[in-house]
This record gives sequence, structure tokens and C-alpha cells, in this order.
Amino acid sequence: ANADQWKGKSIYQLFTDRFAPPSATAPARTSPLPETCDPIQQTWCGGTWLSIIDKLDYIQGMGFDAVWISPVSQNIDVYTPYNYAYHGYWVNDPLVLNPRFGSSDDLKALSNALHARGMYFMVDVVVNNIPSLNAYDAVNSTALKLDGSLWTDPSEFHPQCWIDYSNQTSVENCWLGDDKVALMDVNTENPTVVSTLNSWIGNLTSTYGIDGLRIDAAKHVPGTFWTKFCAASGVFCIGEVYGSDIDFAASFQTEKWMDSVLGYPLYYGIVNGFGTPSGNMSSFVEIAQQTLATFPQPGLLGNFIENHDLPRWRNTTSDSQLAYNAMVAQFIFDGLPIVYYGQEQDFSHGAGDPYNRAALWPSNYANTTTYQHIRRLNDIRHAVITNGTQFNGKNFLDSQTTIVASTKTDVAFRKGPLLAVLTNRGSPSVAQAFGVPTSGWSAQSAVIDLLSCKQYAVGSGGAISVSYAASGYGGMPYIFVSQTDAAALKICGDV
Ligand code: ABC
Ligand code: CA
Repeated sequence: ANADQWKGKSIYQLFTDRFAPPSATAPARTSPLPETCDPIQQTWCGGTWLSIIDKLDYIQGMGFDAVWISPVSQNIDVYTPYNYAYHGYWVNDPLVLNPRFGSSDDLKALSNALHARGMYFMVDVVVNNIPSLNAYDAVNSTALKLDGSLWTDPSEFHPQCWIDYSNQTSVENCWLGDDKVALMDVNTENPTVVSTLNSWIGNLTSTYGIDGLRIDAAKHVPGTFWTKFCAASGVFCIGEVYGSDIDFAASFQTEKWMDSVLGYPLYYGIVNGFGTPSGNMSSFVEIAQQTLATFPQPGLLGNFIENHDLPRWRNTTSDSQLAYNAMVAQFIFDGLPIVYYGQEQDFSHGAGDPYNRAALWPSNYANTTTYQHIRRLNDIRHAVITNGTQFNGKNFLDSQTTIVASTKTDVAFRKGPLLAVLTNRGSPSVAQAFGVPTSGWSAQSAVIDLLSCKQYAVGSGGAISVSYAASGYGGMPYIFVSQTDAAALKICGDV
């Protein structure tokens, strides 16, 4: 599927090894299967491509219409100072599937199962690097053959050096990882490397019906490599450009290196704005505005509040109101929401890798309040997108977000027919209020908050004011639509 077809999708990100346990009848890929899955062990917990299929109801039940799975290619399968390659990012041969996660037929079965539900299939791909336990003597032909690497000629790598992040040439040519597990930097200028990878990616997407790619370590490869690689893939490419530099991240779209990137800048804005009670909302507003002004297509950014490299949201702040506000920003702002497995279960164990990669099954896939909140946010998006509801002649997807009002603790932004009113007040101990001076709706009209289904009256000059109770309701988020639109969207029944 291309970028246009991905517009409006909502993505669930999972680790194959950790999302679902193998069913009783499936052959175990890990032996013996660990009784419990302790992330600190950094070893396989047994999830497979087939076991993902068993739990698609759970994902679709939250309203997602796309799934991103961790890398599918073969990894080094040996003990390392960081234990084992359960995460799938230590790819030593992109061309071979990872037998730990299943067979070629299993991967096709997963793809077919997703498509049968009308869902898109996104796969994570790693081409920048190949792991080695032998950092300083890795790039010699004997060592390369022993490692089972796809690349066996030293000219297919850049010479060893560790990355200096202040220098983009170093970021592109030097090595990720460290001297325990070195990630040898592949020479993505070598013609054999380029042609092998380009024909591989076209085959992979067509063989397995892949609809989109998450491009690992995108900033570590010259952009011009990606232009051809993504064209060869024939599908939507979203790159991981880890960092807060908006101009740099936007260049991936501006220079047409790939369709889009993960919304790292907005992530930092959401953390700054909503990460702690009375955080710094002006930082969120500033980053949001710069994102909108700089990216040619902010509507294609991948918006997340946690992932496998970052702390769990609930690890940094336990206030659920802050999480619910942050998620509204994640879902309603321009872009494709991406929820990392476990976010819906309020997983809080995880100051970072490896703790943020716990198995999901101990949660019993419970129908938590957060699961329902995500479901509602997806329902609102679907309703507003499929209904084509307009504001000032523009529908949700075609309207860019505009910041309507903000204070140190609050922000109101509009995207098409929806007005999000958010706060970082958390659970305040005294009742508080916030007023949006000009909501965009006319005085005396009625609006509905799609989260609580309560009706509000628009005051003079188009003002809307909300209150935050000292107990119970607290600093909850609001998503307003006009009463007429609410009736058409049917999120709140007959209103
Ligand atoms: C292993 C062990 C860990 C151990 C670690 C040292 O080594 O498992 O326990 O702590 C994979 C595995 C990891 C593994 C690594 C290395 O390989 O998943 O478990 O860690 O062996 C991608 C993937 C990631 C993956 C790889 C490698 C790449 O998402 O899961 O890791 O294939 C950089 C890269 C980025 C990479 C990330 C992990 O490292 O750019 O592609 N992710 C700065 C830099 C970033 C850098 C980041 C973290 O530091 O700018 O480029 O990301 O090192 C902000 C700034 C940012 C700054 C952050 C920290 O602060 O704006 O610029 O980012 O304020
Ligand atoms: Ca590189």
C-alpha cells in the first residue's frame, strides 16, 4: 500500500517474541519454553508469527487497522554479553527468515490473517548494520563467514569507528552498538550491497503481502540510498530518525528519501507537555507548531508515546489522567497513531531496554480502562474519517492541526471537526477551570464531548470552558464536536 492508502490508519506495534505465547498445539520454537518471561533475562520467551494470529481479536478490538511487527530476518543465534537476540534487531542475514519466529508459511499465514480482517501489515527492516562479537577484528573475511553474515567481503562494510553524534558523516559511516555487541556498519554505497538489498526488499514485500515498512536506523544511511530502496519495496516507508531535530527529520520527506518518519520530535513535545503534573505545555505547543510548519506531510508522521527503546509512559508518571491526555494528543494531532504493545495494559515496568519489553500474556489481555480509552480514540478517528465530517469545508484528514489556545498547563487544538482540549493538571486537589476563548463554533450552539458524551454550551464570542474537578473526573481530556456532527458520528448514540 502507498502513503495515500496509509493516511488515517492506526498502528499497533508489537515484539513477536513477547506479544502472544505459542498455542498448545504449535511446535515450540524455544526449548525449553521459559515458564515466566523476565525481560532482564534477555532471552526468547516463545512468541511466534502464528501465535500473533491467536490474538488479533485483541488488537482489532482496540480499533487498530494495522500491525507493525519486529524484524523478521535471521539473527545471530548465540550467547552475547547482552544475552540473546530475542528482539530480532541483530540481523546477520536479511535474506533469510528468522527460524525462531516461524516458517515462510507461518509469515504468510499472519499476513493473510491480517488482510482477511482488512488490516495492514507492517514489518521492521534492518539493513544498516550486522552484529559482531568481535568488534575490532570483525571485518575480515574469515570472521565474516564464521558469523554467518550475508556480507562476506570486507569491502561491504565501513571500517570500524564508533559514532560521533555531532557529525552526520560519522552517524552514517561509523558503527552503532558497542565493543560488546558491535553493529558493523554496512557499506550502503557498494553496488553489490545496493542491488542485493533492493531486489530483496521487492521480493520480501511481494512474497509476504507486506503493506508498509518501518525502516530501522534510517538516519545512519545516506538518504539517497532509501529513495531507491523504498521505491524497490513498492510500499509505504516510515523511518526511525531518533532525535529531537525537526529540520533534520523533515528532510526525509522534503528530499523524498522516504514517505515519512516516526514522530520523535512530537514525542519529546508530548513528554515535555504531559509527562509530569504541571509540565511545560509551551514546549509541546512550540514543537507542535514547528512540526506542522516544517514537515511537508505531517499527516503521515507516526505518533507514539512509548516504544521498545524508550521508557514506558507509566514508568515516568503514574497519573492516569496525564496518560489519557497524552494519548488524545497522540491520536488527534496530524499523523498515524502508533501504540506500543503493553501501553493499553498500563505497563510501567520499564525505564528502558530491556525492561520495556515484557511479555504481554501475564496481563491476561485484560479489558482495562486504557484499552477502552484507546478503543474510543480509534472509534472517533474512524467515525470522523469514514463519515467525511467537515469543518470550514475540510474533512479531518485534509485539515492541518491548529493550536487554538494554550496556557502553561493547557492546550486546545483543532483538527477539522474535532477540538481537543487537554491539560497536564493531572488529578488536581482543588477544582480548576480552563476557557478556550474562540472555539470556532458560534455562541449559543451546542457541542458534545465525545469522551464523556456530555453536552456543553458555547458561550459568547465562541468560548468554551471546561472544569477539572478536585476528585473523580479530575484533569481529563475533552474532544468536542458540534452537536450535529456528534449525531452523525454516532459515537455517543442519539445526542
Ligand atoms: C543492547 C542491549 C541493551 C544495552 C545496549 C547498550 O545494547 O540489548 O540492553 O543497553 C538493538 C536492540 C537493543 C540493543 C541494540 C544494540 O540493538 O533492540 O536491545 O541494545 O545491540 C534502533 C532500534 C533498536 C535497535 C537498533 C539497532 C536500532 O529501534 O531497538 O537496537 O538495530 C540510536 C540509533 C537508533 C537505535 C537506538 C537504540 O540507538 O540512532 O537507530 N534504534 C541519541 C541519538 C540517537 C540514538 C540514541 C540512543 O541517542 O541521537 O540516534 O539512537 O542511543 C534526545 C536527543 C536524541 C538522543 C536522545 C538519547 O536524547 O534529542 O538525539 O538520541 O534528547
Ligand atoms: Ca551506516
